[in-house]
Amino acid sequence: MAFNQQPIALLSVYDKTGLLPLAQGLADAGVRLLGSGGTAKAIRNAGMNIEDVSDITKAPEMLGGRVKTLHPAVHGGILARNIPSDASDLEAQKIAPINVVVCNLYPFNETIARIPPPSIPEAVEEVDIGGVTLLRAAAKNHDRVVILSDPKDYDEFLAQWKAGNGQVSEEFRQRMAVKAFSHTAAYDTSISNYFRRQYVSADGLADAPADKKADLTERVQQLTLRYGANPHQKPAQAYVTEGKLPFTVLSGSPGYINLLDALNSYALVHELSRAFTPAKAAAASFKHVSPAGAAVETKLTETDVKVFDVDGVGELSPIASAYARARGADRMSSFGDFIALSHTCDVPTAKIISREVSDGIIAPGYEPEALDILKKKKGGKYCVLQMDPSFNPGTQETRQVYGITLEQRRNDAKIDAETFGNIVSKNKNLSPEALTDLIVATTALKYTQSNSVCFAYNGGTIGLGAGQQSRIHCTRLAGSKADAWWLRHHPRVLSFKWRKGIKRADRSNGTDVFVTGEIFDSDPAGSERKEWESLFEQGQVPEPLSAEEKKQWFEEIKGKVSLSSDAFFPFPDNVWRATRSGVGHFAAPSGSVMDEKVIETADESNAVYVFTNLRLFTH
Ligand code: 93A
Repeated sequence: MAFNQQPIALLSVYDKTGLLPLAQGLADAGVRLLGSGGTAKAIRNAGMNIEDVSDITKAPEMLGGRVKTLHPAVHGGILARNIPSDASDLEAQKIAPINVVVCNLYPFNETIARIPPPSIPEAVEEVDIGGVTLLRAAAKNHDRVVILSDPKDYDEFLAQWKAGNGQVSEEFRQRMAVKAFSHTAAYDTSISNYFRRQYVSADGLADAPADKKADLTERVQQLTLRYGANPHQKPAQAYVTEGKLPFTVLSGSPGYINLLDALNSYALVHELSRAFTPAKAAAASFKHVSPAGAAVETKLTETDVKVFDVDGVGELSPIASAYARARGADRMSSFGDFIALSHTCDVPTAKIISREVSDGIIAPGYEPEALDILKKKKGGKYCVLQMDPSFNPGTQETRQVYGITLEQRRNDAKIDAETFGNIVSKNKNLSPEALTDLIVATTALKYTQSNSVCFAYNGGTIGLGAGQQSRIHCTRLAGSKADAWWLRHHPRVLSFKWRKGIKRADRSNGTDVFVTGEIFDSDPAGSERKEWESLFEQGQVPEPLSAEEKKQWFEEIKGKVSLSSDAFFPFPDNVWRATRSGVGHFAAPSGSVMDEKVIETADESNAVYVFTNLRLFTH
């Protein structure tokens, strides 16, 4: 029987660390040694007996070493199972079964990291074929064959082999097979990564000849980024391994955080838009990978136009109204935002954007004139990305943290009207407007760093508390932002007499410190107060809003605001706080031991409370 012969080990290693003691140990245990050219030579030079692989293949190494071990005599010997049909196949071909394979690969990574970098032909020669085949074949047949791909395992192998009289444990074979499969997987990842950067990178687009540009655009899979989250985090890139990158850079050069914002915000508006039938235009304004604002199309009142600072733009299209509202949600946070639109960017939207400080935009398309306007921003450096709306991101997503790969199903939970069917409060009256606001708030939370709580009104978010470890802090933060948002609508604020030539951002800031009362806590004779006062015309510095003025103003919005929370409310304090900011509709998952008490608290103000059954943590 073929399988009762003297055991054979095939050795073919680039890294020859530990090779000689291993060969010696195998020889001492009566194992017949076979080696590829350099490996056999190294062992022979040390005075040991070893046959060349070519002795059994009866074929010399050829093509300058490109074909060394690729032969049925080798792979038949590795892949044969211990079953009669395989044994008779081996006997018919006079092939001896191989029991141990020792292999590690050409140093592809080290070669491409060389400075100066190798030419492509030099890199090509480092692509190991035969070694990968040895590893994969032996790992596939680990039921019978031991595959050693790491010199660190040689000692343990020899100890087991000797103790087991030519056998190692099943556990060891399995463990070594996993290692070999991982080794080839990592190797192939490096190779595809390298050639992706050489052949299908967006980096070459600028210099590509006109006739090749369109072709390359269709194939682009990779984009080199200047750096990662911070300038010292280099190198950095974005890529896909299948299909082409679903976005095209029309202007500027996106950075790592730009792309985090762009892809998350586009996902948000894409989903938000489709949560409605018919679809609504949706827009988001992102900063630091959380929305500063998100909204769907809603006609702007004259007051809205003033508060969102979009006067003089003319008739607003649905998508322009959505962006105006998203940007107006929290103008301070939106300073330097990344914008996402669910629909084609038209001229009114581009005009709004052209006046604001912003870093970039992603949209499924651009009207030519709108694109011209955007391309002029930031001295031509404004980042404009066009997204393929038919892109399907797949169900699983992975990332690495501190060297560990984490994998999860993408958060593809659907949020639409059905999400809010389980009303548990006494008041069951959820108006279509409030339902829209709950959809907006909840979809925004899905793309907000947790913990998060979001207030929404009139089709847009008006206050987001993001990234707080305590839920009540999220609610307070969202509530204070929503309060500031509403106070910005106060007639006294809208009639501020700004000094001529004051910048939009300074007006936002000046308004913010007024409505939050911050400025009145400052030293009346200090530079902070003086600078603020200088924003206004002579003698027109506004007096603070009195407690009574504020109280009256909040009466107007009482019960009209909607709130969503990315996880259950552990205590009724969140409801008390939100109610003070006008919340009359709550949506949160259930699951707290205090659920009953939380609902009772909502009932006190006759609010609508919905259990969503959908936790939406984002990290
Ligand atoms: O060029 S190869 O892909 N062709 C082969 O048939 C082959 N077989 C083994 N490279 C091949 N190898 C690799 O050669 C092994 O992965 C190992 O890294 C190296 C060992 O070569 P040598 O024994 O000549 O030093």
